[in-house]
Amino acid sequence: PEGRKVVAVATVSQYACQRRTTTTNHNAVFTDAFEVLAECYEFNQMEGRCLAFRRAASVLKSLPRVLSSLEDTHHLPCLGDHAKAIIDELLQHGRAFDVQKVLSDERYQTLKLFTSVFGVGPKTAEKWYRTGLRAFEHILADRSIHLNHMQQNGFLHYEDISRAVSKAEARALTKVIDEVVHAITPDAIVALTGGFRRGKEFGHDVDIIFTTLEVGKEENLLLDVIKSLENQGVLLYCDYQAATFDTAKLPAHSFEAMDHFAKCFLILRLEASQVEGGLNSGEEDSRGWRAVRVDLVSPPMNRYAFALLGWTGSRQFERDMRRFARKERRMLLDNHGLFDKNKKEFLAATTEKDIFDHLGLEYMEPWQRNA
Ligand code: DCP
Ligand code: MG
Repeated sequence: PEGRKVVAVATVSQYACQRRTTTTNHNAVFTDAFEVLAECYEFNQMEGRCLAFRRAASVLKSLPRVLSSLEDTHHLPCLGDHAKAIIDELLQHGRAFDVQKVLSDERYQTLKLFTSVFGVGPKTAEKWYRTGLRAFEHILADRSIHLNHMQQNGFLHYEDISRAVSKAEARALTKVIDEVVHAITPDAIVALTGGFRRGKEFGHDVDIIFTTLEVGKEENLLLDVIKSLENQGVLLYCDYQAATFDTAKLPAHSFEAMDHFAKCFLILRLEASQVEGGLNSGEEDSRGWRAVRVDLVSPPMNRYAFALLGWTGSRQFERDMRRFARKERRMLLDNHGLFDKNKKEFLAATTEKDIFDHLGLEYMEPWQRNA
């Protein structure tokens, strides 16, 4: 208005919640390499470096085109010297020494294999590795190893649940859950969340959120749903976690902390006949069914928007939205709510858009949150 010229500079935010990131990744060559390094640092409990490479990967995922030279990275945030050196190597030689070293490292390979089992985290994998175990046969043959119920089922259904879940399979399972939920509570809300809500074609599990309009009834609803699935004969495994919800509590500072809603981690049996186009089976599978990992979460209605936002992900998107809230707005966000430290009060939300509005962020559709 005062006649000043505004020069448009295409800036990329350091926060994933200010970058629109679809499922199309033009820079997979680089982000795959970064994710290998991030995982390696995670196995070595170097959280800082791990997060640095996850952030760097996330920035590159948001770009509209492939990086073609190191100059292309100059205006980008979150890329340290190590990340830039890797990009340079990949541009010049098509591979990076540090990444090749990790990929051929026995410890990395073994921890990667062991943590691919449902119920086995980095700590357990590390413990097994240290006792000299290198393959599943070693673990299953070792009498001194006690597998918990989750791990037993992880091995039992390993082939099925390590195979990707297709969108058609996720839809079929959502239909199953939707019918079960509505048979119990006609006024319930059911939504497919996680990666499939973000538009992904494949996922490692199916994440479904539901609630009932009556606050306080949601936990019993989840228990009734589990019972019904069991009666239908589709419940192969169930780890139920009761709500530990305290409305007076402030949102958690740490993202990694699990939320307090009633939830369950399941393995369900999915019939081929229920899936449009059939199951995502490798070879012709004569069984006509497969096992699928399904997570169900049932928050109270007045927390639904926060839970939906939190369970839609991506993890990096959620991390950065929380970091943005804390650093830029003096607010605390988690799966349960949003606390304004300036006003010292909780801010209510009935939709995800309300939460973006409270934070002064432009709304991002789920399919733009693939950070
Ligand atoms: N989430 C959470 N608390 C948990 C588990 C998950 O807040 N205890 C959130 C973070 C994730 C989202 O839910 O972004 C879904 O978790 P997944 O691990 O299933 O991740 P995605 O669905 O994004 O990926 P995938 O396709 O591998 O399933
Ligand atoms: Mg998922």
